[in-house]
Amino acid sequence: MTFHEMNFDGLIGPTHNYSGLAVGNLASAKNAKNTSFPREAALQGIEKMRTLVRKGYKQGFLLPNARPDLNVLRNLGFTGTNAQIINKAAKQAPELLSMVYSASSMWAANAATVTPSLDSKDGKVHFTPANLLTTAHRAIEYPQTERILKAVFNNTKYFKVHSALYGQSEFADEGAANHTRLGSSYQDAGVGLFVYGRTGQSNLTRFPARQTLKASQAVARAHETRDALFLQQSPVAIDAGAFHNDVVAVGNGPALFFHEDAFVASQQAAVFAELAERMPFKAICVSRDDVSLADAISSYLFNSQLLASPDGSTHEMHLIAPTECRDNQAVFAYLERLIADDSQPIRTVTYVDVRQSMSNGGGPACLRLRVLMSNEEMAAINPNFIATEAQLDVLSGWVNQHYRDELSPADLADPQLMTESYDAFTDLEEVLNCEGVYRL
Ligand code: SUG
Repeated sequence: MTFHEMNFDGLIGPTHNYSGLAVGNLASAKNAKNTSFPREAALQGIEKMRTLVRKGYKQGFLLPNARPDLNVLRNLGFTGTNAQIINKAAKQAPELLSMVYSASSMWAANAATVTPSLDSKDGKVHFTPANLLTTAHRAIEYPQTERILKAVFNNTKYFKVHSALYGQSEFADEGAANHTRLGSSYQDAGVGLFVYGRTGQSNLTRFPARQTLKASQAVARAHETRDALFLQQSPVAIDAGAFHNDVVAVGNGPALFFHEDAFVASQQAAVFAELAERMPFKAICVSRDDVSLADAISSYLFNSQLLASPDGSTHEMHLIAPTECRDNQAVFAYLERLIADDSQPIRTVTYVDVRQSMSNGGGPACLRLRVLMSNEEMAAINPNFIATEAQLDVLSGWVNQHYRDELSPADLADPQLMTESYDAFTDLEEVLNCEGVYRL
């Protein structure tokens, strides 16, 4: 059996907009109320997938949540026809309208935490949808996300999709953005490195710490993880805008690429010693002197995808970085030095334009959920969700047919947008043959 990593990117939905909903996410705050470009956003995401497919990587995609989620508005007391609900919410509580219109499910790194079968005691691939309960607009994602994951990983012989964790602040969970699977290679059992921002209710940060230790432990338990390590995110990083660990660290195989300020230093030494016992662990630490924490966060250097070679070898690795890293002098100079240094495995950097997503704080790595699978497991996925070039053409055709060029937060008040969006999702179900995923 041969194991490979497959990246599943979140398709960017038709209501992509900038509503400034994510406290502690600097890009979301900075771009609040700006006009967004939904068609361009979705096409940028599709182009990123195409770039990986053309390089020979295995690529899949996840569907967006259908928006607006009127069930949530009904639950919050709005009544009447769909159009009446939109009109009332626009007048009485526009912030709730933004909440149910957010296209935030695009950031697939927050869809779920994944444990490959190599690392689970029962030999299944485990998924736990993230409850995302720190932010109201994201806490409504998991019911649809669970259905979407079940549509893609629909063979229960190989895949186990759990329910999201119990929705209480002590169990706040943001998924794979705070989890990294490390191992000697893709063919050997590895370790799940779970990174959390707080223990229990305590909160030492100005910005919310979105992941709790208890949530990470619960996911590791549910996934029957053979080997898990837990490491605390530095409060300094959270307060500088690293609302998820994947804003300051990315790992793959035996390599962890991270900023000096990513983790609580006293814990880092002990966890790294454990990792070094298990694998030829390669810590690639970027110092503050090389790249300040502020530059790391504004450029999203660590939200690059760190990929093995297309054949699955982790001896030579490749970064898929946002173009913002090329535009930042200090970061670009650092990356040039990095790839010239052959004492470490990262050999090339490819820059991709995902600016529409970046302006809401979502880089290349936010947009994807990684799943390490055997050939047999890969063959068991619903093939409609495999991103062949032909399937990507189908997706871009659908985007071109249904998406608006521009959207401003004020446009959410017009019930016509809801009609267009629902038409698009109904059509998508048909195109991908997955009736029942959306319950419009
Ligand atoms: O949860 N932004 C997302 C970005 C998520 C990025 N994902 C990872 N780092 N893995 C968030 O903060 C902004 C929505 C708005 O303001 O309209 C937002 O939800």
